[in-house]
Amino acid sequence: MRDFETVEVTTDLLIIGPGMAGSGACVEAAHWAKQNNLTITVVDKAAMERSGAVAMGLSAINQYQGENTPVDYLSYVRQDLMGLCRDDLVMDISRHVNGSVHMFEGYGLPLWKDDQGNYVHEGRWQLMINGESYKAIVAEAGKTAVGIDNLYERVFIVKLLLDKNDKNRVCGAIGFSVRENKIYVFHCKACLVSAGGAVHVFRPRSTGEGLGRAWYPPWNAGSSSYLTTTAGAEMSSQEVVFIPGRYKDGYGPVGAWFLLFKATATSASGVNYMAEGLSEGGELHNWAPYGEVKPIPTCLRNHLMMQKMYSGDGPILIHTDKAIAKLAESAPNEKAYKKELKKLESEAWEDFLDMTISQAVLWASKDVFPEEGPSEIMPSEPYFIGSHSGASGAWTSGPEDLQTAESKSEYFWGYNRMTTVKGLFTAGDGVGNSSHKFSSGSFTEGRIAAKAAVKFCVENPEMPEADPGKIDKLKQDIVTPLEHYDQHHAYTTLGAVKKCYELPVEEVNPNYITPKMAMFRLNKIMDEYVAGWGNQYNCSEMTLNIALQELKRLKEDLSKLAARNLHELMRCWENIHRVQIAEAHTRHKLFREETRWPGYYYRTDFPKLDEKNWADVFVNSVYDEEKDEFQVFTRPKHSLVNIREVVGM
Ligand code: SFD
Ligand code: AMP
Repeated sequence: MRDFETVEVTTDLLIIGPGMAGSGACVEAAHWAKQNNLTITVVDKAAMERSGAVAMGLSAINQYQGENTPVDYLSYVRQDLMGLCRDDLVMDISRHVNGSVHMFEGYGLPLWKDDQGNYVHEGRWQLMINGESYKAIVAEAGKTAVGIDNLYERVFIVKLLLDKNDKNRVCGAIGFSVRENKIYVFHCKACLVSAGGAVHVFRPRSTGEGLGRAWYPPWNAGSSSYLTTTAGAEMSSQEVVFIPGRYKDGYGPVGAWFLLFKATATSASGVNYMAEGLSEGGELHNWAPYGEVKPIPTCLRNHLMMQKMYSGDGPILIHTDKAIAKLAESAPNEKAYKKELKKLESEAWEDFLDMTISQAVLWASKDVFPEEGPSEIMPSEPYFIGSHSGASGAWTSGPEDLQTAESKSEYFWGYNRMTTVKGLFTAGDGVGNSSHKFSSGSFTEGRIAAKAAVKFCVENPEMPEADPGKIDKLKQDIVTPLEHYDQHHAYTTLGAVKKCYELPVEEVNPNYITPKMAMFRLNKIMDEYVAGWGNQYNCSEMTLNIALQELKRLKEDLSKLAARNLHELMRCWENIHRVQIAEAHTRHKLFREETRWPGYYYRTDFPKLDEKNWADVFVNSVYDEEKDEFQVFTRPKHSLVNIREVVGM
C-alpha cells in the first residue's frame, strides 16, 4: 500500500473547477464573501491559468447582447435547440452578459475595434477578440479575487460528500493530488461545481498519430455531471449532445468563417446544401417550424451536411478562397486589394492560432493556403457541453423574478442555479437547458450561481458534517487502482513499469484493466450503439438496450482499473466519470421516442419530430447510487414568452 497523507480543508464555499464559469464564480463570490466574512476555496485538477476549454484561447466571445433584448436572445436559443430550453435561465444570463464582457475588457482582454472604436462583430451575437491569453487573463482576475492561498491546483475531485444527517445536503468533496501522494477532504457549507462538459465518451474521429485530438478539451471528462448525478441531483436533457461541424482532422471552428468571412460550404458536386435546404420544397421544411427560420439551427446545419455525405456527395468543402476573394474585391485599386488580401489571410490564420492551434499546424504541415483553395469540413463526434449548442446538465432553480405563476412551482426553489441537492450549485457546462452561453455566458452564470451560493451560506450558517466512515471508504476507493497495479503487475505481458509513458498501453493482464483500454471500450460501445459517427449518428431502442448491457459489463470491469502512477490514477477516475454520463445519456435517448435534433442523433425507430408528445417536455432523471438505478421522467416546458408571436413563426 502506497502512503497517502490526508489534507483536510474547511471553508464556507467550495468552487470545483475554475474554468470560465468557475472564474466568474471566484470574482463574484469574493465580493459577497468579504461583506459577510466568509471564506472561499477553489480547486482545479489542472493549473487555473490554462485550465478548461479556453486553455488554448479563443478568437471570439460568442455571447454579447449589445442593444438586443433578452427576448431576442431567447428566440434565437430556443429556435436553435428545436424549441427546448429553459427561458428563465437563458434570459437571466442574457440580461447580465454585457457586464461580464466589459469586465473582460477591464482585465486587459484585447477586443477587436473598428475605426470608430466599436466592437467588431463576428455575427449578431459574437465579438472578435485577440484571445490567445483569454483564459490566463480571466483566471488572473479570479485568482486575485479569492487569494492565491485559497486555490488548490492539480487536485482531481472524485466525489461530493453529503451530510450524515441529511442525504440531500452537500457538505464537501474528496479528491487527490495528481502530483503528490495526498488525498484532499474539503468540508463546506455550499459547493459550486463547474467542472466542464465531457469529451472522449464517444469515439473521436482522430485515430493513430492524431489519437486524442478532439474539438473540446480532452481533460473535461464529465466531472460536472458525475459529481452532481452521484450526489443525487436531478439531471436534465442528458440526451442532447453537441456535434460541431469542424475543419477536418484539426477540428478548427467554423463560426468566424461562416459569419465574419461569409464563406459558403458545398457538397463535393458543388451544391450549396444550406441554400438548397431552405429553398421551396427543401429538406428544412420537414423540420418546421424550427427549420424554417434563420439562422438555421445548429443540428439542422449538421443534418444537411450529413445528408450529402451519406448519399455519397461528400466530402463537404468550405470555400475559404472564394470568401477571401469576395471580401477583398471591393478594394478601390490593385494595391489596396493586395493589402486587404494579406490582412484577411492573416486574420484567417489568427482565428485558428487564437483557439485551435492544431488546425493552424495541420494547415501548415499539409501546405494548405486558405486563400488559394477550399478545405474539408466534417461533423465531429458528439460532446456533452451545455454551454454551447448542446443542453445537457443539472436541473437547477432559476431566478425568482423571471417566473410566471405556472413556472414558479417547477423552476424556482430558493436559490438561483442551485440543483435539487441543498447547497449544491452549478454553472456553465454543468447547467442543463441553458444553452448558447459560451465563454462569456458561462462566466456570467458562474457569477449568478456564486452570488446565490454565498447567500445560501449566510442563511444556512451551520457547518454540515460528512460521515467519517464514508470518507474512509472513499479514501480506499480512490487509491484502489494503484493497489491493483502493485498487486498484479508481475502477471502481465509487459512486466513491471513505473513510468506511464515508458511502454505502450496494450497491456494484457487478467487481473486488471488499464484506463486507456476502458476508454477504448466505452468509445466503441457509444460509437456503435448510441449514435456515434461510426454508425452515421443512428440509434434505436435495440441498439440503446445493447449499449446498456455493454455499459453494465464495463462498469463491472471499472472496479478492476489499474494505475501505474498518479497521472494514470486520474485517467482511471476520468473514465469512471465518463461512464456515468454515458449511461445517463443512453437512458435519456431511450426515453425520448422521437428525433428532435436531427444532425445530433437519429432514433431510426422514431425518425421524425413528435410535436404532440415531446415538444413541451424536458427529459429528466435522478440516480440512486446505492441501488445503481436511474429514474427517468419528464418535466414541463413553461414558455415565459410566446416566441412565435415575437418572431412571427
Ligand atoms: O466558437 C476539474 N467555446 C467558445 N466560447 C466562446 O465564447 N467563443 C468561442 O470562440 C468559443 N469556441 C470554442 C469554445 C471551446 C473550445 C474548446 C474551442 C472553441 C476549441 C466554448 C467555451 O469555451 C465554453 O462554453 C466554456 O469554457 C464553458 O465553461 P465551463 O466553466 O463550463 O467549463 P471550462 O471552462 O472547460 O472549465 C472546466 C474547469 O473544471 C476543471 N475540472 N477540476 C477538479 N476536479 C475535476 N474532476 C475536474 N474536472 C474538470 C477544469 O480543469 C477547468 O478548470 S467556438 O468554437 O465554439
Ligand atoms: P462555431 O465556431 O461553430 O462554434 O460557432 C461560433 C458561433 O457562430 C456560434 O454562436 C454558432 O452558433 C455561430 N455559427 C456558426 N456557424 C454558423 C452558421 N452557419 N450560421 C449561423 N450561425 C453560425
